[in-house]
Amino acid sequence: MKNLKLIAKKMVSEGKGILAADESTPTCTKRFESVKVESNASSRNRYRSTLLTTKNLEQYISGVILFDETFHQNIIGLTKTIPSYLKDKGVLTGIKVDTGAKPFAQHKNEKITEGLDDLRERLITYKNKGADFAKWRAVITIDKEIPSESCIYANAHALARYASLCQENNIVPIVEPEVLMEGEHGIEQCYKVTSQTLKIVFEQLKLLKIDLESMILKPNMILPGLHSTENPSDKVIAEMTFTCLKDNVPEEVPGIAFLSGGQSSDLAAQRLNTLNRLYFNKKPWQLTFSYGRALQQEALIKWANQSDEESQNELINRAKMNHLASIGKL
Ligand code: 5MM
Repeated sequence: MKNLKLIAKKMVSEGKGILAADESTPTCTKRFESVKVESNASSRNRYRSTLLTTKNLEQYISGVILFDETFHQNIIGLTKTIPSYLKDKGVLTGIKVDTGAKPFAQHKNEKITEGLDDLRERLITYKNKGADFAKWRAVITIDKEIPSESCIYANAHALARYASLCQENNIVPIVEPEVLMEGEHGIEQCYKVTSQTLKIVFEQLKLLKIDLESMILKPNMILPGLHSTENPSDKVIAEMTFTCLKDNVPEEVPGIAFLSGGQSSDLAAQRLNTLNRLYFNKKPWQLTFSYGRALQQEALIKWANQSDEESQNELINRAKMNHLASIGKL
């Protein structure tokens, strides 16, 4: 496990975060539709090649999470695969290995993430082809009567089984239990559900003897629902997020890399900054970013409407802002 601990530490090394570019084909197609670009294997390859060839990206980005299609593609114009291109840049390669959140049987409006079947074999192949870490995302929805305890347990158990298979195959697992922002709930409800979820996730991780020093947690921040009327300050968000994590995340975990979850790029960076400004010297783990939308949104628009260069400028600008936020100096 020595190597895994080192990789986990490198993923969250001071001042760096992770770029989530692992949108599945349907999600990527949705993003492309929003900027009126046709989504096919070649356009997705062009877009991701633009992102990944951004000059100096490695100064702020420790690793990139890829979707299976991208993992096997080359950078446009080069003969090397994307994982080997990243390796040459000193950037770690991650791979999304869940196969998506599906309806949870007999639980209306709840989801269970699937992908455990043949996961061992897939991990062996990914490892042989250059994967350093993996990611699995569970989604928990807040509504009138949900989440149910059964949905949280089932997802937490799947996360633990995934993490165990990753560590068996020398891959660092990113454990992502996302309490969704969709809904009218207030910040207190998000706090309550996230606390309960993290508690059960770590119970299950311990039950399956996961080495906590060889994993990264990717949670949501504590926020009101997208359709809530509440408007808490960044300070309140940071305080509630930190308290929730402090109470539920063991100190052995080297790093917590937040998802952005639908916050604007500016807010996601500002809130990470507030967290680090308030707690930089008090926290046992690194607090950094593993954003998808909050790193890519503006870069995607420029890629679709202007040029590769403009797109790369946007990406490096966002990466730098979040680098500063991860050390509380934005
Ligand atoms: C980049 O999107 C990832 C894959 O999502 P789908 O399975 O829905 O295609 C997603 O898991 C992402 O890594 C996290 O949700 C964090 O992304 P955001 O955009 O919330 O920072």
